[in-house]
Amino acid sequence: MQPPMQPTTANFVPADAEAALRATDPEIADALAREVVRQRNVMRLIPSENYVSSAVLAATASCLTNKYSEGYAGKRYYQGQENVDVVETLAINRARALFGAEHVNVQPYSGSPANLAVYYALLEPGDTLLSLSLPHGGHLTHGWNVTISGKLFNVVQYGVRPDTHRIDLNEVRELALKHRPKMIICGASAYPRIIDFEGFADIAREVGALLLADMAHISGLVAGGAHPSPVPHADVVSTTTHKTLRGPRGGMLLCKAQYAKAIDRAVFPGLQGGPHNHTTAGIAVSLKEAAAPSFKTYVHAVVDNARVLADCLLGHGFELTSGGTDNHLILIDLTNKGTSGKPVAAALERAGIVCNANSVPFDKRKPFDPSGIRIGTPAVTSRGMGPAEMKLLADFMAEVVNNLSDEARQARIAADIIALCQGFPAPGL
Ligand code: DSN
Repeated sequence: MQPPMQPTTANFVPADAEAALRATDPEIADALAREVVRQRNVMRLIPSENYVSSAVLAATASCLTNKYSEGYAGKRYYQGQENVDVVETLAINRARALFGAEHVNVQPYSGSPANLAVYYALLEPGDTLLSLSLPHGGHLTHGWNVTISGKLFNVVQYGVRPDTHRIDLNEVRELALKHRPKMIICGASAYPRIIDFEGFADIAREVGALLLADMAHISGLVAGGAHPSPVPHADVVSTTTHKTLRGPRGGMLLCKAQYAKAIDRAVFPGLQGGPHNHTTAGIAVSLKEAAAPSFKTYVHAVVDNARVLADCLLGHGFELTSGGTDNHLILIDLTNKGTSGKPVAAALERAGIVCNANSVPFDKRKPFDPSGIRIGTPAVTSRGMGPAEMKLLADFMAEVVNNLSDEARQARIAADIIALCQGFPAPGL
């Protein structure tokens, strides 16, 4: 690899960038400006979303979008890589240090391609996969029947217990012993409790299966010590970079050294062409931020806020899947309120509170019209909101749900939310 060029003060985000965009494409400029206002003025509770810092935004909006870099640092198929190699190597080294991983690949375009790369690297079509089912909090790419993973593999799924809504490792073990999967997947996108990665690893070892831990939702919590890490236990760990980790939209794979070659080959040239270097730069910056002591404080505040919000919602008579939360996420079953996810999500949005309708375990309704909503605290905590605001938020949510058709009331709450948000400026905006 060539040594990096000398530091320079050349602008990498042009000072006139916004004016240039407005002059070239006012329709897109208007949509972006309106989105800034929306992100400033609403309570963003979708648990997979966050606010990146100005530094991450700057790196992501940089000239690296101009560059092709197929290959890996020091072994590229194009010339002109001296700065890209620096960026990608920094990202890799920071991720290895932050998570204690033996090998890291920062090129997956996002979480779904990252998971596909793991399957491509380590499985053959027809192999058996054991994973958490989507309606019980799992992810589409963990073998759900409409996805390529569901079509290529023989998928067996575990669920959560009907009484506790928690993953039952006894059930996982029984299914593993019966079906002898080639790979067990743990990790979720709608599971509010701690995942026992060590327990999964014990089962995988017992049945000779590979263990993939998808920590997309919780990678920030893992980085900051607010959730146990899967890295010492799993053969491969996949993650997105834009959820609790608070980076740009992207993906990463962390694995044991013995799988490094297979994983790298599966990402490139197996599934992808040139990496998105501007995203890699943003990931590198976010990993540096995640290693700072303030990030630890942030992720613990995310969990504390979720607990307070959950307690206040219980106080308002909401039913929560598993009765509460250990992480950043809360799943509300609206059945006892005589309503369901879609109308509530729409009413909350009119009131300035943005979440998503979501299935709850053992849902009797259809996935597109489910019984619940899913909320989370990563974004509001990035704004500096704390327990007092969580209590207010729960009060607002209860008022909306108890008066679903009262749009005047929702408009009044939306105005109160704007006033509240003004006291907590959104990072990067
Ligand atoms: N779409 C993401 C989420 O919202 O959880 C998972 O990929």
